[in-house]
This record gives sequence, structure tokens and C-alpha cells, in this order.
Amino acid sequence: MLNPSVIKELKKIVGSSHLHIAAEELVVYSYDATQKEALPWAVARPADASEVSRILVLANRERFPVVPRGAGTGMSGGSVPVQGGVVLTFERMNRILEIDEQNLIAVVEPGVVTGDLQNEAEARGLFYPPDPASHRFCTIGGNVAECAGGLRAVKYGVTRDYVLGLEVVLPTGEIIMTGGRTLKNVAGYDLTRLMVGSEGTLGVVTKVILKLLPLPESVRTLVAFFADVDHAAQAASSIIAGRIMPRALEFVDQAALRAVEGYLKEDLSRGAAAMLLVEVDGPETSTLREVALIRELLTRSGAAGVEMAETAADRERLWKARRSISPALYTLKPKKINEDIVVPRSRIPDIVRDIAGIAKKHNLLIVNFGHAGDGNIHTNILIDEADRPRAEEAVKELFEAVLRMGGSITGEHGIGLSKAAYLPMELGPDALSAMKRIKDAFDPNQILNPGKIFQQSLL
Ligand code: 2HG
Ligand code: ZN
Repeated sequence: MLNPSVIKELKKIVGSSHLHIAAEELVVYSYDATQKEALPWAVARPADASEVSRILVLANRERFPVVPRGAGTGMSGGSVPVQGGVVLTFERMNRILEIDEQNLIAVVEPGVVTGDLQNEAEARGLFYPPDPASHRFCTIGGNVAECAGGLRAVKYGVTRDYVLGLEVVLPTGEIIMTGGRTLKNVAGYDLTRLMVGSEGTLGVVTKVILKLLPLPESVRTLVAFFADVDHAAQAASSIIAGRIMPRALEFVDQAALRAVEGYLKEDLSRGAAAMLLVEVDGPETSTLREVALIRELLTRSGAAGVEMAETAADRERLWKARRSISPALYTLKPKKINEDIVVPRSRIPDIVRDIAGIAKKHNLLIVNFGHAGDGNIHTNILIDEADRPRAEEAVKELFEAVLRMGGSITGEHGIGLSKAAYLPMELGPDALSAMKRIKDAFDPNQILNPGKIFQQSLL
């Protein structure tokens, strides 16, 4: 708990109307999209980097945890204050500070909603490609912390590929700039890349300089239906092997299709067992050519039907359905263990088969969907609480299979709380200990987002 004199100091830093200790406020900041929850002791809404810095200095003096939080859409418990402390929330730091149309750069505060930045860029003929499924709610600060991926990563890469520079408050209170407004910069260690994806454990990001691209001239979207999941997985791999680079290549299995169709009360697939969504962009002539090639590949891979979304409304309808899968799965079972494994893309059919075997062995409902173009499948185990021990066995077997194939246990959601126990499986002791030494160098008193990434025994 915080003693009254610390609460007084915090109020002095952010202003008393921006420091919350009422139970009903604390509950709002206690959970993320994993259903994990823990109450913070206080919630602070800083206005700028200097307020964040003063809070961190105080936290080191008084030894209380500080947990930065975006919109709480995280999928690994990264923003859940498991050891209590003060949650930092960025509702007041939510401005797009600049869109530099000469240099194709945006400068934003961490609380900007990702979809708002995408829209603002598009209104000027520019493009911010990272596109998490939760783009209408999630924030750039959270995206940077987790190195969010999303729907367009297959062609355009992930958040780290767009972050040119950061203003960061270190856990000990210093305010530093990393990188800058240039595309190239090799001055010293790449602290920008170290911060991106560090899950709020190495610093608090207070400003982000992002690279923008010109808005592609044309976009075309195809949807393909399959009579079995195996052919859909093979078709996804064949598009990549066919040297075509769609901007999105998404896979949805039968259980996910039925769930989202029920949730949206819409028939998307007329009973298909699997669906692929494929989107290309670029100059008009090249998207036309690519669509024809993809159609041919899909048909050759056994697609039962391939359709093109003719209008913007058709496209929107398909993407809305895809983005709704995650919440829709809660209609199947009360608990959802979401994994985001990633394998070399030619191994998608193999991992999908292995997952079916694991589901059968443990008698579990396991649903697969997601970013097939990246080899990144959202494997969701849907359970009642009583199924949890079997589900945990299944997770371990899933990760073993993924690692055997040269993959990773997390493509975009991060380790957070959910996967801390499994991180040693992927990294081994030496890489893990190198990471822990980095954490200790930045945060000697372990006040920033404690309990994340590293298992308790390593703390
Ligand atoms: C998505 O791509 C998100 O929809 C959520 O990353 C994935 O719920 C999930 O497993
Ligand atoms: Zn995803």
C-alpha cells in the first residue's frame, strides 16, 4: 500500500484530479484482454515526461511498483499490476503532435489510438501500416511496448519497423531520446529497438517518432473458402512460396468461423471448414496481376470458392469479421487461453496438424486463426475452469512442437505474465540471463512493471 505522504506527493506531481485511489477507478485499470487481474494501489494520469520522471524518482525512493498501461487490450497480462503499485495511464498524453509531410514522419504521444493515427495519415495520402486487430482501441504506447504486429505485417513488418525514435523515461527517472527523425542512425547501441517490445519493463515511452509511407494506390481483397483446414493451410504456405507478397494473408478455421458468424449474426462462409482472407496493395496494374495469380494458386490448392470483395463496404465487412474473432470466441466457452505461436511459414500445415492432434489427445476445444502470412497462428484453447490442467499440458506440448519447427512461442503478444514460465524453453539459461542483466542495469530496484517476462524465481 502507499502511505498517505506518498499519495500526497503523487497528487502534487500530477495534480489531485489526476491521481485516483477510489476502488471503482482502480478496478478499471486492473485487467487486460487475458482476464488476468490485480488491483493497483493508485492510478496516475501524467501530463508529460517530466511528471513521469518525478513519479519514477519517487518510486525508487519509496520502492513501489510503477506499471505503464495503454488501452488494456494486451494479450499476455503485460499491463496487469500483479504486485500492486501505481498504474500510469496516458489518456492526457494522447496527441498527434506532428505529421511531417516533407519527411513522411509522425510524432505522437503514447496515448494516441492506433486507428486515429492511421486515419490521420490516410487523410493526407500517407500510410501507417502496423494494424493490430484492436486498432480502434489500442494505443501507440502499448503497441511500442509489445511490438504489436497485426494484419499487415506480412508485407509491411511490425511496430518496430516504423519506430525511428523515442523519448523514454528510464526507470531511474532520466529522460532520454533514442534514435531520431532520420531513417538511418547507428550512433551507439540501438536503444530504440531495445525499448520496442520490452513490455514496459525498461522504460516509459513518452513520445514516439514514426515512419510513414505513401498510401498505396489500390487495394484488392479476396476471400477463399475450403472444405478442410489442411488445404487452407497449404494454400497459405503456397502463396508465400509463390513469391507473392500480399499485405494481409489471414487464416480462419471452422470453429472460429462459426463463432464469429454467430457473434455477428452473419453468414460469411456458407458452412466452409476454413477461410483465407488475402489482400494486396500497390499500383492498379500490379494488384490486378497479383489477384489473378493468387486466385490461380488458391484454386490449385483446392479452394472450394474464391470471391473478390468488390466494394469498400464488402472489404470492411470481411475485416470487421476477422477483427471480431477474438471477442467472438468467448461465446464458445467462458475461458480463453490465447497463444500466438509463430513458425516458419512453410510449416503452417504441419503445426495446424499437430495442434489438431494435441486437441484430440487432451479432449480440448482448440481454435486456430490469424496471420498465416507471417506463420503466426492464434491458437486459442477454450475451456471451462475444470479443463485448465489439461489445457496447460496442451500448451506445453504446443510450445515444444513450435520450437522443434524453429518457431517462437510468441509472435506479437509478448511474454508478460502468461508465458513467463515458458520463456526458458525458448531462450535457454544464457540468453535469459543476458536479458535479466539488461533489466537489472536499467532498473536496479525492480520498480518498473515487476513480475513480467521473467519468472518469479529469477527476480
Ligand atoms: C488478433 O489478431 C489478435 O485478432 C487477438 O492478435 C488474437 O485473441 C487472439 O488470440
Ligand atoms: Zn493477432
